[in-house]
Amino acid sequence: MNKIHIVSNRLPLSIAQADDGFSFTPSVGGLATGMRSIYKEFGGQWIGWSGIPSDDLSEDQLNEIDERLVDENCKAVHLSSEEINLYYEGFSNNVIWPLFHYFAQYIEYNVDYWEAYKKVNQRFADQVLEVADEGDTIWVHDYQLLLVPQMIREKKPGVTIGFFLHIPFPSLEVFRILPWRKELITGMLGADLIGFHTYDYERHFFSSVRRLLGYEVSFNQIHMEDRIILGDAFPMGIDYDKFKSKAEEVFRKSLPEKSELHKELEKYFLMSPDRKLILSIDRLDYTKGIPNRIRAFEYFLEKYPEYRNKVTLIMLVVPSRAEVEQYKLLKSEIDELVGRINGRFGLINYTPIWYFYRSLPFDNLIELYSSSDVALVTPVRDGMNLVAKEYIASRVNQTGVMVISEMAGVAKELGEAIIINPNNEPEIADAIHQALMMPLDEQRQRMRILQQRISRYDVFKWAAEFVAALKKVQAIQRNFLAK
Ligand code: GDG
Repeated sequence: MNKIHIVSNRLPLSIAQADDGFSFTPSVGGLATGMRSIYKEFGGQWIGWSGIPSDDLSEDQLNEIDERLVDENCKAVHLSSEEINLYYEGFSNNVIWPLFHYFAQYIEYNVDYWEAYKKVNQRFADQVLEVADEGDTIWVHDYQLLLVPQMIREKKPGVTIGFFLHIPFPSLEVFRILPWRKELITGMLGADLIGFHTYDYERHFFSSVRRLLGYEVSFNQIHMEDRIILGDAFPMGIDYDKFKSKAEEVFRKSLPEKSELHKELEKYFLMSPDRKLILSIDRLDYTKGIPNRIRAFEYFLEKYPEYRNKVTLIMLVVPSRAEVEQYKLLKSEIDELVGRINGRFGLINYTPIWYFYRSLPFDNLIELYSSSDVALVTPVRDGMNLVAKEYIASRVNQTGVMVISEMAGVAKELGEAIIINPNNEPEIADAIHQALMMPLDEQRQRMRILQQRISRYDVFKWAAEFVAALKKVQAIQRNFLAK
């Protein structure tokens, strides 16, 4: 049977150095879960970076990792600190990430980043070429590896290649800013199937292909001299049942069984039924619209003073890319805004914003989802946003209101949510008000539809549909070559 191999920047496990060797912990993120179902079924390998700089390890330790990974069906690409710095922090996170999220002013145009990106992408492609046989299928993930599809195709034209982009693809006028724009899309065009979260990203990609490379695009097919490439939208889902069943478990627990966090939440909000909780969860990132969310909350407390002392915004911000200057500045801005609002509206027994700068265990995450009356998700750009889907899956009693930015890919699937423009702070303030005023019947009516939709297209369905589309593209390719 032909195999399916997965390629992503990181392997689906975290490797930690302990006194007696290495410990391997499987990742629990959405991508790892969805892909595990695929590559286990089709007997392939997962190729990715181990997460530890290779210059921190001896030759023996590198070998030990490689040997242990064999049992996990994984193959590591070992990267030095310098490579991580230039390829990952540099080109991936300081060039492609800002560009694709419309933050062109943050791009660092650095030729060394670009050279390292090409070199490291080639290292990934070389590892794939070692494990893949002609006839196999390879599914490459995300913006760190845009050149890999073409690098594989050059050496092994008989494999089928899928590529999925987890972040937005920007409009042509933004994408063309980049000196290496043609090289990047040429790299992606090595794939047979290119997937995006939304139809809009797909359309932007097609415009770039047509205008920058001159290829003909009809419907969702790109016609090259010797091949046809398919583009399509596959909105990524979550492991819905995992969130739902954990939320049910949390819901059923008696008071003594609950975690400290959950007890505190219940105590505070049950003591006074008109107290309400608004939740936001994101990685620290300038794309997530955290400062505008805080300012909108301040405006809400100004405009609707009857909610002061009653409504709390609980904000979980997960540390991310902490060494990058832009992220440090963002962190200071958030700290200052939170301090200002808590100073302005806080009382002895009322803190308007509960701010956690850390990551929490999965159980606590679910407790937050299930205890919050409103989820406030306001990114200025976001490929999809899984937090919104996770909140919906965790609402056991079907109450709760979702306020979502129209700039998140997920908004396309959430017609029953309150949709806002993240740059319109008065509109967000009014949306918070509308959410808090919404009758329970209406909340349930909207939530039921959202739950049906999000549960149907979960991460397993998403992965299976992508693989089915890859099979379809193989047939299209065969027909094309037979003509
Ligand atoms: C990229 C794209 C796209 C967060 N805090 C904690 C925690 N999380 C988990 C959430 C969620 C995930 O992290 C965040 O996913 P998002 O989709 O919101 O955002 P990105 O990390 O930016 O992901 C995005 C995604 O790729 C998939 O294609 O949707 O647009 O930017 O799953 O639950 N998990 C735990 N503790 C935390 O404190 N355990």
